Amino acid sequence: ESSLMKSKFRGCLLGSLIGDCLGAPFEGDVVTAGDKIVIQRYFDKLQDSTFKAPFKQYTDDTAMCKSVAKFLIDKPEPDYKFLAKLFVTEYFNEPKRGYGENVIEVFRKLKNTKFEDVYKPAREQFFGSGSYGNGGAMRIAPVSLYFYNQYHSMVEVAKNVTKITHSNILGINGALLQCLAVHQALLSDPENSIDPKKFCTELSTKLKDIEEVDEDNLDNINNIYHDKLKTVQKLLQKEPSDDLDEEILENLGNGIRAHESVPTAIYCFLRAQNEIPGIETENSFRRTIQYAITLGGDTDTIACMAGAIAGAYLGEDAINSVLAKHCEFNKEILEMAENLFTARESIPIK
Ligand code: R7I
Ligand code: MG
Ligand code: MG
Ligand code: MG
Repeated sequence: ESSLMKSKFRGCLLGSLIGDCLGAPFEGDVVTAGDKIVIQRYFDKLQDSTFKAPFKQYTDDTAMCKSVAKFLIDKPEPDYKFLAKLFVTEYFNEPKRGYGENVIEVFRKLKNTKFEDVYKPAREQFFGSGSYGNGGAMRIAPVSLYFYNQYHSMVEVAKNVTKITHSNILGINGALLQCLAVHQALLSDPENSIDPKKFCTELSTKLKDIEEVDEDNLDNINNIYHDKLKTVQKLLQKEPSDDLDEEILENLGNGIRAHESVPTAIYCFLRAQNEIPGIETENSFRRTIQYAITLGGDTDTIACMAGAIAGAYLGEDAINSVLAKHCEFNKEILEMAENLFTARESIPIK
């Protein structure tokens, strides 16, 4: 049992890395029917063991995920100042990792204020409304893993980890939804198939219980994720067609905003449990990230989040190792997963 869990830890972080690295070259693209063939060939080539190419580089998604994992591994009691420092150091060491345009202001302010209040710079973003970018969600997976049998700690830590850069309700709840999705996949037996309806309704019920709520509920903001999860279920029941792709983009989105990418990543994971026209592979992990990339838009992040969910469900063995070896940091991310698994043993009992 514990060897399956370890494999799931490794699969989750490796899945997240592969989605980021393989999705990054397509970030911001509008994908057309012809591109889908190009993406199919791209994956076929990367899985061919004779094909040599430079590493596909990771982006901010993985850079920040590394910091979250280190914070969990090194500090048995959560130390958010330590995490803020890791984010900032990582950014200033390698600023060209494709960070969000506004989050870098948070890093500058954290540094200039000597990390006095680690939540203040994030609260000041966008004239005080905070960021609803998907930067909180893209890096949350290590929290789902580390606290997998300590639900309340998982939720509390997920919120605080997110608030260092994202204080908008949509940014926080998006990170919570991704955290829950990874957690639920982790606790699902890969020998049993996923019931998409059950997967979504359970997510919605759990999110209701833990989410941040806006008193004014302007634009029905409190219902956005719950409505999207209903849409995910509805879209999964439809027959594939070109119109379906349009509908997915229109109703779920493929953007940099958390509410336009987290439900989309969940949809990609669930959709890839079955065959998808135009995606030729027997492997549902590959199908998940390949499909996420064919949706275009914020491809690195949607593939990263979908890859984390798929990897947490399937475990490492389901991931093609030839594909994985094309990603920068593939060895190190597995070491990180291993350390995260071991570090759990030192969690103080509450
Ligand atoms: O959320 P964040 O860390 O960005 C992550 C994304 C991922 O796709 C990465 O791969 C990387 O490419 O960036 O960074 P932020 O700068 O907080 O948010 C990203 C973008 O979302 C911002 O630059 C804005 O364009 C948009 N955004 C908002 N726009 C208007 N009002 C986020 N919040 C708001 C807002 O409140
Ligand atoms: Mg990125
Ligand atoms: Mg970018
Ligand atoms: Mg991105």
